[in-house]
Amino acid sequence: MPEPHTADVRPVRAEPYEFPLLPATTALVIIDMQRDFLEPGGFGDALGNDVSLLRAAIAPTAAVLEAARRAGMTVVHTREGHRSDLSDLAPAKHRRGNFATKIGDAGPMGRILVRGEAGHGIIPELAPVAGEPVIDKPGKGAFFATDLEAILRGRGIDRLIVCGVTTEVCVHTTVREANDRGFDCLVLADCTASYFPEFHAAALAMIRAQGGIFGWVAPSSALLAGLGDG
Ligand code: C5J
Repeated sequence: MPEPHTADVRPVRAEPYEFPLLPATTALVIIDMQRDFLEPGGFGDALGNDVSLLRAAIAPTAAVLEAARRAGMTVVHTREGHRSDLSDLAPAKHRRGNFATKIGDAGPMGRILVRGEAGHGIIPELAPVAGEPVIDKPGKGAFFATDLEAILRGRGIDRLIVCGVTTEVCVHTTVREANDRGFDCLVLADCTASYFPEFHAAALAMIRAQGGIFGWVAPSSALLAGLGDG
């Protein structure tokens, strides 16, 4: 792929410094915006969390998704979950937490964190459209045991805009994996969320610290302005 002309770069106001957005080689990656994490009766709820805390990320992410589609950017969605026979569920992950309701158990939205169940689905506000890859991942990171890297490389993608939940778990793990694979990541602060506001703040601080050791952080308004949508 030829090196892009610098005139195509749209600088996005970010921390620790401007993120060089190049829509043709940038993918919007939306992590795990599933009913299991955002709605009562799912996995997040079973772990004892207040799932309403994640809902603030929905509207800004929907605006970014619309802008990314208009700009012709690659859009990728991920879902955390497991095969119905749980053969891809590590025993350690299954045991972890010692909660009464575990992965694979029946809940109000079907079996918890199992592919094909209602709770596993992406919330309707952010539903994928035809042509947008949906990555089913058994772990926290979107690169672990998935074909995400092959899909991104095949499209010539070298930078990612990252949204989704939760900031310090699946978003952070994915950003770390992406960083080690040579992708530049911009994490949108208001398009990510956590059950723990203090973890959200710390996770974003870790990404942008030390000159952007894992990447960049910006509000969605800065990305929309960069895309000419602000
Ligand atoms: C968690 C995720 N928190 N998507 N998953 O278990 O962050």
